This record gives sequence, structure tokens and C-alpha cells, in this order.
Amino acid sequence: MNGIKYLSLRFGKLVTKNSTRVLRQKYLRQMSTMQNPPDSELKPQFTIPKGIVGQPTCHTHPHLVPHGHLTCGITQMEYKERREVLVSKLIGEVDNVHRSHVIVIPAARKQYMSDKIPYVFRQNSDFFYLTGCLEPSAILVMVKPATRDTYKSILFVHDKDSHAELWEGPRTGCNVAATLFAVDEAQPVDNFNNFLHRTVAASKPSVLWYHNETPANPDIHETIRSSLRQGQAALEDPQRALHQMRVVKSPAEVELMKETCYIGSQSVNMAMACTKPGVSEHAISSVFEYTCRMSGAEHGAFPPVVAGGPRATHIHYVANNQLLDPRDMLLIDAGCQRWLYNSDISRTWPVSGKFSKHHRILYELVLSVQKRLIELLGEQRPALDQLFDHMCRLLGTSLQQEGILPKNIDTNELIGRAYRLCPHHVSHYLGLDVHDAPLVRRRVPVCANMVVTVEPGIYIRPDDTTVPEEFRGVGIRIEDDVLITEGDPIVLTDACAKEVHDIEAIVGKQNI
Ligand SMILES: [Mn+2]
Repeated sequence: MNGIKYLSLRFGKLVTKNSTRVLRQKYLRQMSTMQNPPDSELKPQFTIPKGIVGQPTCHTHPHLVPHGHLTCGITQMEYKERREVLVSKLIGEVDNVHRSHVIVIPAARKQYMSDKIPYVFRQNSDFFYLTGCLEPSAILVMVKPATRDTYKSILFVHDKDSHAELWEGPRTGCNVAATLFAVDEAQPVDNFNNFLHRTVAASKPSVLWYHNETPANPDIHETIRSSLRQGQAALEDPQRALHQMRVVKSPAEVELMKETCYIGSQSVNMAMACTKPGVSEHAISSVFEYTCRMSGAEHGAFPPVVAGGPRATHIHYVANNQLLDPRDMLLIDAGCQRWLYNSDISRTWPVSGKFSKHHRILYELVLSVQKRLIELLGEQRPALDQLFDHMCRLLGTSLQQEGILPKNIDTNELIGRAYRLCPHHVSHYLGLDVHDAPLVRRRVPVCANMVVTVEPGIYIRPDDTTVPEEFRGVGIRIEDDVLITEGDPIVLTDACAKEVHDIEAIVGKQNI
């Protein structure tokens, strides 16, 4: 790609093959010294078995997993500690201490687009957070008897099977899974049904912790329900406690978030650089995805929005099948997933490479609101719902100042009008899921080590006669991913161009 020299000079960090390699090497070095005690200090259960297992390990895929880690950036010890924290949180939630607790966290099962044609497998985030295990249809069970202070963790996995492995690739199997995932015991998934019935029947009165509403694996749903009926166990949902844990990132998770945000940022820059009149939205989407994958992401975080002109006023436009018009702006909302951690970025830029007068007015208005909202996150640690109120107020006032909204309306009316122009929320938590930890309310104040998006927008439909004509048919969104710290918030996507002069310097400078 030719224009890369210019872009590298301009930004010093645009993705090239070379810079990605350097980044990864630096990262691997950092990881192996920072969080990993020397082997001699590890207890016997914390070793990564050599040999081929069902997922990448530091022995078989040293280019993906740093030495001594179970998954990139996360040690077996960290996964074990998460399980311990969850068990103690859940026990603390139930009044009666004389109860046994059985916690069931299923992995995702494979999904098919048509007969025998699977979608790319995506592990269930709750299950992955507690195990680091990438196997479909596995099940984590933790049993805490009323009579003991300790709990036992059992991982149900698919056992070795030469016929299945001939088709699908190697499995970890029960013999190795307990060591690899640092659990007390590994059993074949086929044993789960009997195991659960026996355990629940033998431990009355018991609490069965299981997320019943949207089952991650419908195949075991009936087993759980029949255990409940027979064993007279009380059903409780572990997800709220789990999401409270997930919403606050560990130091290792923060590093993973930095990585995914950096890759997403550079990939949006590349999409910006490849934007020219007549190019298709589809091509821009492909540039984004290609750059993400070449830089170490597994795939996109979600189907990207690549919307030229008035199509940007449809907030979830994903058809991406139109050609770009030089008079239009282009809105992208895209992100990538690296080791299951997601970035989520929106940018809007002129197809021609130069903002028109009215586009620039609207763009700078949204940009100043977005920057102010990031400051407010640091100054006031508001709940995300409060940040949304701030956005409506700020947008309303700015639009009034520019003469886009009338001056003779009261504050409530103004906020209402702003809300109609930006009908989506301004923020969500970000992490293993794009809309991360959904059970954590957006009414709770943000705190250090949360990662949240800040994404104000304005969408003026082509037929919106309440707004001056020259501003109609435009959608603008600017979205960054922000790490809350004890001090100022850190914009993890700050490598992604958003100032007018930076955007104008990049757009169109790269040949596809
Ligand atoms: Mn978002």
C-alpha cells in the first residue's frame, strides 16, 4: 500500500506489517515479565501442559499466547481467582448460610447458518471470563457444600474422540483439561446430566445458580429444569454478580482493551485513508476488516456500519452496498475483537477529503460535545444515564447557538428536540461483550477500571423540515472507548483521527 509512508509520518503509528509485529513483540515481552511469576514459584496445578490441546497454548502457539498464560494476557491463577470471587459473592447474596450451592455456567454451543455449515464460533463471555476455555458446549460447575468452606470446580468437556477429531481438530479431553484450566476435576459432558441430578438431590437444601432467561446452551436447559423439579433446589441467577465483576477490568484486561482499541483505531484510519468518491461502502468495510485481522484481531466486533450521506441517519445501517458520493460524509461504526475483547469506534468524515461549511459546523459541534463528555467522566464520575442527560443538554444548547434549533423554546423542549436528533444512548460498558455486562445498570456511577464508550451523534433526516435545509440528510457520530482511572480518563482509541485537520490530511491518501 503506497500512501503508507505519508500516513506513518503524519501519525507515526499507522498500522503496517512491521509496526504490528513490533507492537506484538513488545506486548508479549511486557506480559511475560509483568504478570507471570517464574515457573519455580508456581504451584503444581498451575502449569500449561505441553502437547496439542483444543485451543492455542503458549507451547503450541507462542506467537499468540505469552509464556505461562492460559489465554493471551490472562494466567490460570487469574481465572481461578475470578471463580473464587464469584463463589464468595454468590454465597454472600443468600441469607441462609446452611445451604449448598451449585453454580452452573454453560459455554456457548455451535450455531449453524445452514445444514452442517457453522458460523464462526464465539465463546460465551461469562463462561470464558471464568475459565479461559474456548470449547463449544463445555460446562463449568462449582459446588460449595453447606458443611464445608471450600468449593469444588468441575469442568465438563468433550472427551478425546479420534473420529470427531479427524473432522474438527484436536480436543483437550478430560485427562488434560483439569490441569490446563486449573480446575479440580474434568469430566465428559455426557456425565453432566447424572452429575447434576445426583449433586442437587444429595445437597438439600440447595441453591442452583443458573442463568435461566437466555440459556447460553439450550441443550442442557432441560437438564437444569428437571434437576430443579426433582431436587427442590431454589433457582438463583449468578449473572448480576458476574457482570459486576466483569464491568471492572483487571490490569491484564486493561492491557487487552488497549490492544483491541489500538487495532480498531488504526483500522478506522486505514478506512479513512482509502475513502474516495465512487468507492463502495462495502470496499471501505472490507479495508477495515482486513486491517483488523492483519493486525491480530480475530474478526470484527459486530457487523460494521459504513453509511454514506443520508444513510447515516439510519443508526444501524449495515447494508453497506451503496457507492460514495463526493458531496456526502461517511459514517463508520466499527470495532474489532482480539482475544474476545472488543473495541467500538465511530467516526464521520467527508468523502471528498474536505469538510463542506455546513458539514464542518455540525461535525465540530458533535466533536466539542464529545470532548466535553469525556472531561465530565473524569470530573464528576457520573452514571452513564447522567452522561446521556448531559449530552442532550449540551447538544441542545450548541444546536441553538448555531441557529439549527430555534431560540424561543424552553429548556425541556430543547432537551426533547436534542433527544429526537440523537435517539440512542451516549454510552455503554465495553469488554468481552460490545454491550458489556448488560446487567450492570447505567444508573451506577462509573469507577476506576471500567471501560465505557462516549458516542454522541446527530441524525437529521432528509425530510426533517424543522431544521434548516442545508443541514438535512446528515448523520454524524463520534465514538471513543474510554478507560476510567483514579485520575483523568484515558481515551484508548486516541490513535484514531478525529480532529478536522487530521481527518482532512488522511482521507483519500491511500490507494486500495
Ligand atoms: Mn458503541
